[in-house]
Amino acid sequence: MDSRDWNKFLLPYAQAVEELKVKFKTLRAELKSREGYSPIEFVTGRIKRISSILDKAKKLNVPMDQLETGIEDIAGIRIMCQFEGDIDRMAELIKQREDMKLVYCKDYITHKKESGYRSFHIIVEYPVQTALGMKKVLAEIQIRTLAMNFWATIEHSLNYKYKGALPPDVTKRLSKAAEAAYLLDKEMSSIREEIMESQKLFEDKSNVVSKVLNDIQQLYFYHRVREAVTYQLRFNELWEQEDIWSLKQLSLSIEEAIIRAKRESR
Ligand code: 0O2
Ligand code: 0O2
Repeated sequence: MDSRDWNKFLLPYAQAVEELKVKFKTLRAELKSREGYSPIEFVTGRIKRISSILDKAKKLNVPMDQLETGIEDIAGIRIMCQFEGDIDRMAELIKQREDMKLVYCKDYITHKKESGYRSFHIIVEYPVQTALGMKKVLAEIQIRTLAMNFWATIEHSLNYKYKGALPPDVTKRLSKAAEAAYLLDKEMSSIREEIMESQKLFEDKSNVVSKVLNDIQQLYFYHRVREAVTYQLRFNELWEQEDIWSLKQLSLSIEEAIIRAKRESR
């Protein structure tokens, strides 16, 4: 293949990368606006260098006329997420899409690589509209957390520097760093769950407080002044103690008192 052929060969892959980057960046903005949170932190993409394509073809014994099917990551997209849980959500979102077809997945999170590498890869078939008509190309979408990306980026550049032959002590330290990145992901996920739980608790508390206060007002409306005052005093007490469970019980008692008051006022 001469250089002009390479340029033509890579054109649909470059187009696929550009289109996919725009699509995932748009999805990020849309989810932020609709749901207030996006599993996508940021998106990058690249087409594989010619030298890397040739190296991989040699390694995998792919004939030059079968590069399109034999090398799956000529077009590469990378989606970075904050939390591990976001990766599953992202994979689901990709599976549901109608503009790309899932070919298969490689789960290097459940089964991390020997190097310590963790990421979820999805190979998709993506149709690009070229001047010559529609062309389907393969693309690899790598989904990973920020911690996984940090580790992989450094490991990749060290491998590049040492041309794949890392000194044993560096390999050992990278393996320890991979474990630290794994623990960081677990810790961040548990902190996130705690924050979400405490937010829920806060919501619960503010809902029950406004319900109790509104219901006490209702009792005044039905001229149940003595009952209303008793409930108000009990509310003040529980509010001081921050006893949410008893506040919920109190709310149920006031609800029943309102039903009784309504019945008797007829
Ligand atoms: P190399 O070979 O690593 O030296 P944009 O603003 O979206 O147009 P952005 O955000 O500046 O572009 O980043 P870009 O160009 O998408 O990607 C930046 C770098 O991320 C690339 O560096 C790649 O190293 C890496 N990268 C991004 N996506 C992928 C991917 O899907 N697979 C792989 N293997 N690498 C990726 P270089 O300098 O282009 O390449
Ligand atoms: P680039 O363009 O330099 O990023 P193999 O290449 O045989 O190990 P395979 O089956 O071809 O693996 O595909 P796989 O395992 O899905 O890996 C493809 C890409 O995943 C790699 O692209 C890397 O981007 C990433 N990757 C896989 N293993 C590792 C690893 O141990 N460390 C790091 N940093 N990244 C990894 P390439 O081939 O490196 O191309």
